[in-house]
Amino acid sequence: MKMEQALKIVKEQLTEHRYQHTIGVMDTAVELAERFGANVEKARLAAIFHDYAKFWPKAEMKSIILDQNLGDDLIHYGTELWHAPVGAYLIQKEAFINDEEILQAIRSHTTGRKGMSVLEKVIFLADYIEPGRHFPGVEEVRELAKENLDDAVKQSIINTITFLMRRNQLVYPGTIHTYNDIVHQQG
Ligand code: DGI
Ligand code: FE
Ligand code: FE
Ligand code: FE
Repeated sequence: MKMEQALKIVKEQLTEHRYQHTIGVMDTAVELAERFGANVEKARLAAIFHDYAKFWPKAEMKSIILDQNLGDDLIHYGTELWHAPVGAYLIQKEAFINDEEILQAIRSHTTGRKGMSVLEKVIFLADYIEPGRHFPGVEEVRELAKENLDDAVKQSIINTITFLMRRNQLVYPGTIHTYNDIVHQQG
């Protein structure tokens, strides 16, 4: 699929603010893919589609997760987690994307997972550090992202888990597994 066509499809699903975020993720993902050796065209498409389902009705997302066995456990850890696997499912169903590496990067973009590919890490990180993001600690992650992909992904997870805990929110166990996997591999 061509970039222009992909952008047109997602624009219809998103608010203007979320569309601008998507453009930021796209530009950042391309840069990171070049830096860390992921497929640049796959990174661009995964970034464009990554938040495709962000504004889908929660009841519909919940039905899709249950009917398509996308992981019942997600249901108990907050609605914010749902748009990633649901988006990947919908994009494939609509035949926009059939590339499993791209779909996997979209599926894992919110929580990560054990054994992420370089492409998955690129999308996960681009989502966190794109220029429109202003989280506390994001500048530190941007600096790490200039040198080391795993260090940057790890710090973004530390920030997210800390953010959730400070707000008395549940932390999805899969997010902890992502963190543990990187620490384990770095030994
Ligand atoms: O969709 P975006 O806002 O661009 O970014 P995202 O897909 O990374 O989603 C971020 C949201 O997901 C943010 O509100 C925090 C939440 N989140 C991330 N990891 C976890 C989480 N929520 C829970 N409950 N548990 C997690 O592990
Ligand atoms: Fe998202
Ligand atoms: Fe994210
Ligand atoms: Fe996003």
